[in-house]
Amino acid sequence: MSEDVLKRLKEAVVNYDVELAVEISKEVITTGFDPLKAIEQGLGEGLKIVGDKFEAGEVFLPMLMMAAQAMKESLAILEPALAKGVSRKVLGKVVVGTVEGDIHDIGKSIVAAMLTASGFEVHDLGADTPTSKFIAKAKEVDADLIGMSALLTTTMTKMSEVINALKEAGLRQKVKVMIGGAPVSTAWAEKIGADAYAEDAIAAVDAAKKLCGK
Ligand code: HCB
Repeated sequence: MSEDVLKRLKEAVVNYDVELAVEISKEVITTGFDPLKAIEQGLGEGLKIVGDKFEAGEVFLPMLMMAAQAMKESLAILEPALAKGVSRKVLGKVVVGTVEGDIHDIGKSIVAAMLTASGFEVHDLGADTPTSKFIAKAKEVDADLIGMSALLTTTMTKMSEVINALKEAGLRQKVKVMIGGAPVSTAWAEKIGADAYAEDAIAAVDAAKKLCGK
């Protein structure tokens, strides 16, 4: 197994072939190939291609959903391998979720898995998370950090709503905020007063470590 596996994973997603993507993912595990590379440079690249085709009107929603399904079923196989060999010392408590009105959860789940694998205690609220739920969970677990995800230009504004709610709850000094997702950027993070923007899961782990003082 070599870099060829990345090409095969990419093609399986581009061809909406859920079964094949799952089969190759199992191969990744048995051969000890880097699961993060398989996720980001194989499956993720395939999903990017389908997303671009969707934007250009070349494919329709059911196809996009099939491609996402191939990614999700493969992630279920690959994610546990990300968490291997982790030290049990908790680096910080992180609440993650995709903001309200937004059902995209693939990237958020990768970030959650990578944070867990790196030694953070992660509380994943899933997708379409109301602002009040972020605040309640942060209080409940005494969180150090909230990691929000948004994939739609119509939902990214929810991120500033969460930051304002943190301020109103008197938690903004204690709870740091990291954001990510296709439409957001460093400029958006600065505009809404988030502490960090992370473009991928590796950057998210780096940012989380810095923000939690590790
Ligand atoms: Co969706 N969709 N979609 N979609 N979708 C996007 C996001 C568009 C950009 C596609 C396009 O038009 N080019 C577009 C949004 C346009 C816009 O707002 N500007 C779009 C649209 C329009 C929609 C619908 C509205 C379509 C419709 O119904 N007509 C609908 C949304 C309904 C809703 O949410 N209310 C919809 C639905 C879907 C699905 C269900 C078919 C599927 C989602 C399945 C799921 O997540 N369970 C889907 C998908 C898969 C996509 C694309 C193709 C890929 C998203 C993805 O998973 N990427 C996406 C195209 C794109 O993003 N370019 C398209 C792979 C992951 C690994 O990348 O960026 O999410 P990521 O995460 C990275 C990174 O950003 C960072 O780390 C991750 C790992 O590296 N990160 C964080 C992410 N979150 C972080 C949080 C942190 O704190 C830190 C870092």
